[in-house]
Amino acid sequence: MNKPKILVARAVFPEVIAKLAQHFDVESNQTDELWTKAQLTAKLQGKQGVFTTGGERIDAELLAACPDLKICANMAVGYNNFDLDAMTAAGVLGTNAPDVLTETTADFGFALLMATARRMAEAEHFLRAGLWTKWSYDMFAGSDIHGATLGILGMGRIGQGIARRGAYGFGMEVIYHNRSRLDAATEAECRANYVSKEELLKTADHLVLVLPYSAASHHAIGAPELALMKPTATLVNIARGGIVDDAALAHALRNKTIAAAGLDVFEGEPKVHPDLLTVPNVVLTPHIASATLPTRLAMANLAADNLIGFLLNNKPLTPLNAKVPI
Ligand code: 8YV
Repeated sequence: MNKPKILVARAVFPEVIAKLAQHFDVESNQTDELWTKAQLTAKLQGKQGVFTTGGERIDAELLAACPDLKICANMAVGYNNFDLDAMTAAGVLGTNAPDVLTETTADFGFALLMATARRMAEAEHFLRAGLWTKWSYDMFAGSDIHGATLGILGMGRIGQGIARRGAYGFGMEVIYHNRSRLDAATEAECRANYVSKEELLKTADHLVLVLPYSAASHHAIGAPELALMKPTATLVNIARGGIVDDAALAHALRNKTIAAAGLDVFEGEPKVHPDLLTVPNVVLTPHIASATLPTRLAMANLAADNLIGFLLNNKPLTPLNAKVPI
């Protein structure tokens, strides 16, 4: 019997390609070219499955042009690159890669928070530039993490991981806002108190964004929200670009509306708003919150196992639109 045909849209671990090749006729992209939508559509002809990484947009136009496609397996927990309604309408399953990246991503969120509050990037640039000639009492004085109020917007698995780190590791008071309030047991386990978004903005010393991107969360943090925050506050975004209005944030950082920001994600990435590149009080990282090799391998394996599970046994592991038939 002919093996089903799949496309792996970006370079991934060779062992994952090898595993896929045991079950599928695989076209891979190990040179990691960035395909246009037209190129992706052309490559998908005759393919039943595609392994995506979060950067490939799967929408109604592409689906209409790829009638053989049955499953798109994302190597990412976020799936805003999928038009899930269009996929469901076209009978195409989407899967994501949750859980396996939760703790790694929470670690990074906390690291970025600490680097931001303690001005590590700014201080390192200063040192590398040869500007360190003497000690002074307020040189790169930042704000404390321990004992401060940690605000979390978006309290899913990663948000809860950050809450636990703050509460148990650093004695922080944790407040959160989410579309729906957590059950009492989870709140108690995270030592987190539910507040309104307005109270979160006004009260947090450090605010971490961990909510999914959608039309509803577009510019959830813009000029009006930044204006509500404390002038001493730090803001960390490890969720998605587009949740923060980057132009408004750069303006707020320059005017010290808030003290500092740490950003791992950007509107229109890998481009970064030019104003963010010139303000000193921001730590910028290139979307690496899940980037440890064991975690990236686990994410790739989960995407691969979704393709294998669905196309071979009609049993995807982490389906997003469960009612899609094979
Ligand atoms: C990915 C992410 O590295 O999982 C997510 O949603 O943002 C990152 O872990 C990125 O999306 C590329 O797959």
